[in-house]
Amino acid sequence: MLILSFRFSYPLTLQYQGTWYAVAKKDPVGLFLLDNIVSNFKVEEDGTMTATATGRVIILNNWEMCANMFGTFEDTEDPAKFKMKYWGAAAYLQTGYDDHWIIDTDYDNYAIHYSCRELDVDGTCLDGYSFIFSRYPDGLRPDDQRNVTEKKQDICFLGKYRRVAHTGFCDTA
Ligand code: FEN
Repeated sequence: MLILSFRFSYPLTLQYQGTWYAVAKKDPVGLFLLDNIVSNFKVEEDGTMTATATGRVIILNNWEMCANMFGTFEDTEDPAKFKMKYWGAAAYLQTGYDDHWIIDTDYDNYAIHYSCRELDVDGTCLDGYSFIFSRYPDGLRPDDQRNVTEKKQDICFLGKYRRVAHTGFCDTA
């Protein structure tokens, strides 16, 4: 059984703005971002939320690149659940339209993101991806770590995460 709890209050998106470093991720089936994943959220003048994400990818012939991705968000009736349209700066990058749920965040330190693309009959997620974001590139504070582990269990992804390395590969001066 999948029970998700949210503790959101207005204005969610304003406080959520700015830089988030992916410290761990659970990959979906298929192409994705490898590591050095940093995202930046912004509330536009018309009130809509947009975001960018960069991350290392390896394209044909083992060519290492930084993928620059863009996303726009549509509200749903749940303030923590969005639909995200995304695309890449380069034509070879995938585009998509995914759920973008924020399972939990304290805005200042950590955020747990979740997107399920395919549900199993028992309500668990067959294919999806998830990011653990931190405001700090070095990782989560011990206090947040405990909470994050609990939430990973709630979304049935416990044990499926990998650390996201930050080596400076996608940093631009
Ligand atoms: C998210 C939050 C901030 C905004 C955005 C986010 C999601 C990004 C996604 C990226 C997918 C990238 C892919 C890359 C790709 C949630 C961080 C936008 C969902 C799918 C390759 C790899 C190899 C190749 C071609 C393309 O297409 N990678 O040969």
